[in-house]
Amino acid sequence: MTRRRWMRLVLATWILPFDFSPSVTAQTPRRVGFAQVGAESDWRAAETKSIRGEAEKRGVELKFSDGQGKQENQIKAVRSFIAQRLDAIILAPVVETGWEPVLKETRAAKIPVFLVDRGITVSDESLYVTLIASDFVEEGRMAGRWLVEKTGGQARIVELQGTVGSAPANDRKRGFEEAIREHPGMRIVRSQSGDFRRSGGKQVMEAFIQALGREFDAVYAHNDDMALGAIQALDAAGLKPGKDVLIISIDAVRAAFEAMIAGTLNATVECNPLMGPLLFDTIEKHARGETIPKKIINPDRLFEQKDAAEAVKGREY
Ligand code: GZL
Repeated sequence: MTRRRWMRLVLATWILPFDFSPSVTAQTPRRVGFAQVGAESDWRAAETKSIRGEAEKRGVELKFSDGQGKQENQIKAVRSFIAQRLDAIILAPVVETGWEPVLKETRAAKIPVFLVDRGITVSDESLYVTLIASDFVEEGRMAGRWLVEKTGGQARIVELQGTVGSAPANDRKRGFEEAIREHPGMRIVRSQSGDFRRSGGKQVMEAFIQALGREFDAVYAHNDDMALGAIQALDAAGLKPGKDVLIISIDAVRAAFEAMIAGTLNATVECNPLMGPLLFDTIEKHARGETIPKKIINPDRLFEQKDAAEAVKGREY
């Protein structure tokens, strides 16, 4: 075989098959860890599905860990990702505090960390690349403004809070209180955590009914799963959710649209869980050395009963 033919053969066999285009380079993270909060709500299931589905679509090997709602499990998972020398780490932090030590370990290991869905409080924001999330304070304001308008500024409100110490629970409470502050007739008469779970919403609502009888007018739930649990408790107590008692919640999962169509839920503020495509675009941009903003906000909107039947068509979750 002539030298020329031999070179052509090598080129065709060993070189041309490699794609050196900018999107697929040595830096493109191929092995990524995802420390998820748990599986506490329909919203969480939709977020997990979106991220796992996008990783599969992009040929990324995703190491998934379900934190079962416990920070210590998430920290263990991050340490395991470090030990496996993964290319990048995705973290949905169950609570806001307690992350500095393990994030100093990821920084020492030179593994970039991308926060999704919930923020953290750290003294040094360089410990993570970015946070992709909704603006929970604004979600709380939207819920509060809606309830002020629907009640003419007069309501005794019971509040179902999300997971204690989590950014969405802290911020949704803050935003709602900000929106009702100028209306003295809007009073939160009971407030307790149902941990973002349907069972939690039901149990806490049962306790509220036990304590208050009929002496309340509205329910503000930090997520749809707790609102749906509260609806079960109200029904069982012979009250008419959505009629005797107005209910506003957050997430806009499919079951919430079904409840609005049934007339038992009055409104819900969307909090988009479909983070997968934007998240992996961001991870790849970072790998190419592009500047990434510290926070990337997903836009939200409010849905009411009148919107539900049309809006639910074609929704992914
Ligand atoms: C919001 C997310 C919250 C949802 C709940 O980004 O962290 O946690 O609102 C979920 O449904 O459990």
